[in-house]
Amino acid sequence: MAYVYDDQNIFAKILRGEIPNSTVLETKYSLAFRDVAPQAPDHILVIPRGPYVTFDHFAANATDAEIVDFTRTIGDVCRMTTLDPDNGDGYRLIANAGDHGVQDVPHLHVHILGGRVLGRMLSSTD
Ligand code: DGP
Repeated sequence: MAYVYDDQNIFAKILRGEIPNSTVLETKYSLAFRDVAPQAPDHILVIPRGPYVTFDHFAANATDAEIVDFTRTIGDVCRMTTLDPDNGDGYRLIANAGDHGVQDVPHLHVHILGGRVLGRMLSSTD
């Protein structure tokens, strides 16, 4: 089944400037902004500007330029916020997809979390 992108999702509205956001970094193909409901002292979302639903959708359909830009933006945000273990204490990246991944917003986003010890990767089966 092919992915169908819903252009009324909340991140599409953020990209169109219809909803404000706390921008951390903007590039040609990507946008990084603070999560509205942070689950750690640092909680930043990185999204591609293109209409991709999940990571696998993006990886299969995005241009090389989009993929390079998105990957570099995630790394740049980690360094800008000194979460990178080279300068700081580390971070976790999460990209939820679909029902089992408990994805709420159907536009690819990578969560960057840090600023405290985050515990084990999965804490329950809920
Ligand atoms: P996920 O469950 O992986 O789809 O996470 C969606 C995240 O998006 C969640 O951590 C809260 C965040 N979020 C939802 N609506 C908004 C919004 O309007 N602005 C911002 N900055 N974040 C939002």
